[in-house]
Amino acid sequence: MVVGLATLGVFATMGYFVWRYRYRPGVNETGRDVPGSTRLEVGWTIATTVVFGGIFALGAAGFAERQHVPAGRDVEDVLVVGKQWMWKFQHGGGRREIAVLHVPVGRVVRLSLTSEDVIHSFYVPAFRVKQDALPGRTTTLWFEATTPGTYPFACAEYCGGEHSRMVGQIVAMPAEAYDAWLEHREPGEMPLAAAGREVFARHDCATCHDTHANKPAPPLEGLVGRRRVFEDGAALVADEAYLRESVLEPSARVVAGYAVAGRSPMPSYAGVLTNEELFELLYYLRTLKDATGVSR
Ligand code: HEC
Ligand SMILES: [Cu+2]
Repeated sequence: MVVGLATLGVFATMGYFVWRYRYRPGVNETGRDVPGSTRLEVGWTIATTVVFGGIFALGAAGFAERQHVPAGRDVEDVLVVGKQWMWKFQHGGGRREIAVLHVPVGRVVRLSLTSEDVIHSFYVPAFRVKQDALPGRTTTLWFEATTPGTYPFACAEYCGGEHSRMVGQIVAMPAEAYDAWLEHREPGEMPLAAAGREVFARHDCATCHDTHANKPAPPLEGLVGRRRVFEDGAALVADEAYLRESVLEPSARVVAGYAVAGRSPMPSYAGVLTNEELFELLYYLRTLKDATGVSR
């Protein structure tokens, strides 16, 4: 709107000048040199800087807010996988769906996105949110639906032949209705954390990782957000990307004190876990709390 008005102003002034100073025999035959006006130039520079700088500040604040899931709220987790050419969803409660995403009204919904092939982008115009889904990485997007209804979403990153058909709908429903819907699990669907725990068990992670015994590997509880120090002296605060790397490429960063012959004794699970198993496993690791109850 503001940009539209500014454009209109520029074009209206331009039109007026074209008309006002048009060629007229005897009156306007040659152009006249106009020297600059410092007052005018300083004036419009300051005015436009204030207006558009103000818009930038508002936008930046909104952008910053979008980067952090609000603290202290109940969060509904959904894993999202983009794939040529569909969106697949897996709810924290276990239900899966394709092209339709049910969400509760009045609760924070956090999407963890990844891609099975190329870069896609999950875009919900009505919610003013958009986030890329990248192969080999997890990105996050949150929103809170405020009014029940259906809202279209689309892929906003050209991803091949059927890109324009990679669309679907968000169905925002009252929280109680959503909870009831969530309970209608199909055979084989189980809550994400439980699915992740099964992956953890199936691949024998616990033979090395265990809280209670003197196992040869660090305990995994409350890992996210904790500072890790590595063999080479480097350090970082563990996040989802670090968890992913730890599982796929254990020797890339070896936790201080655990190296054996300069490498991690942990085998790499790259190519062993399917994309989906990895996603569930990372979700499970994120939910593991430590004694202080801190997670994520
Ligand atoms: C052979 C024993 C072994 C197995 C099996 C094993 N790990 Fe590990 N893991 C380790 C050791 C030792 C480390 C610490 C050295 C390092 O950073 O790689 C580690 C580190 C990690 C870390 C980083 C921990 C930290 O404190 O920063 C994560 C996450 C992890 N493993 C997850 C897993 C998962 C998930 C599995 C199963 C898919 C698994 N591990 C299987 C031995 C093992
Ligand atoms: Cu796409």
